[in-house]
Amino acid sequence: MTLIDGKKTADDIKREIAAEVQKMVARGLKRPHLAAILVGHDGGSETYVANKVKACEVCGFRSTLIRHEDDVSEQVLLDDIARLNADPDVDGFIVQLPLPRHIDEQKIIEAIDFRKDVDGFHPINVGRMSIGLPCFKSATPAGIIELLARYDIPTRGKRCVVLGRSNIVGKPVATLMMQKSNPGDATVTVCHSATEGLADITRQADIIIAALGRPGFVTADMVKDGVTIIDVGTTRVPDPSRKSGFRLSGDVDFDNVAPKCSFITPVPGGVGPMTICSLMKNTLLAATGAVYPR
Ligand code: L34
Repeated sequence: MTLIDGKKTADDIKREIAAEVQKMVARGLKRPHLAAILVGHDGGSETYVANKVKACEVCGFRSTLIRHEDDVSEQVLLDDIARLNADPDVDGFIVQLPLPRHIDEQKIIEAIDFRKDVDGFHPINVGRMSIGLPCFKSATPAGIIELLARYDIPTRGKRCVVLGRSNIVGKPVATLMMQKSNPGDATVTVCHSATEGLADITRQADIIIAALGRPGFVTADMVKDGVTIIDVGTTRVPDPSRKSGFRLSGDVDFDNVAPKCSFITPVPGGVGPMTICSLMKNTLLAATGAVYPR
């Protein structure tokens, strides 16, 4: 069993990006600039956005964090977005999800100029990705593909089962895994809450990508020997023995499943850090005009 070290891989990639930025600055170009809008005080969102700001520092990017309270109006967010769309100094920006219920998430996503949508959530980027055109690929799926590539995990012709059909992970990662590319070229099955005979399907999988947000959902009896598992779940589970009062739990019953695996990602330290480093990569691409020339 090989443990896939997402933290180390992400650190390697951030170093590569920092070297790139150093060259840009030496040539007199400006530093890439990422902005983020964070609404409210959700513990997970706070941590993830703080990690994104930290990653910007490591990569030599400029970062701007715009914060609002939970009761912020949709219009105020739309005004922020219009300002960031128009600001030539900002190369890319994100609105951290989830948003409070009174705000229409889709409307917010579609207000972002797709050329600055470094999350890859805008329908133009989603659509372009699905037909294999240059675009900003959404960060978690791109990070998963990067891990499979850097660990030389064979995907061509393999059976890949994706658990979950969210717009930000399940659907796009299924799209990338079936694309004619390496990694890719897999035979992909997407399972969700209405799937019948789920365990019979997962038992046939060479690769399982679990993105349900249901702690410990994938158990040892659901997987075959030699499977590769990518665990996208990061659910905060109450744990009085920890100082924080919680621990992070993946979608996989790691202790019992790991012995059967060829490769498996841990939680934390697996996909999470890769999500952030894909965002850094997209921001660099935005700054250099490599995807959408300016
Ligand atoms: N707009 N919203 C927008 N873009 C995104 O790409 C995200 N996502 C998801 C939630 N909402 C978003 C993230 O940033 C999930 N996500 C994310 C980012 C980072 C980490 C996990 C999820 C991460 O750093 N995880 C660490 C542990 C962090 C901790 O201690 O809680 C890990 O090692 O898994």
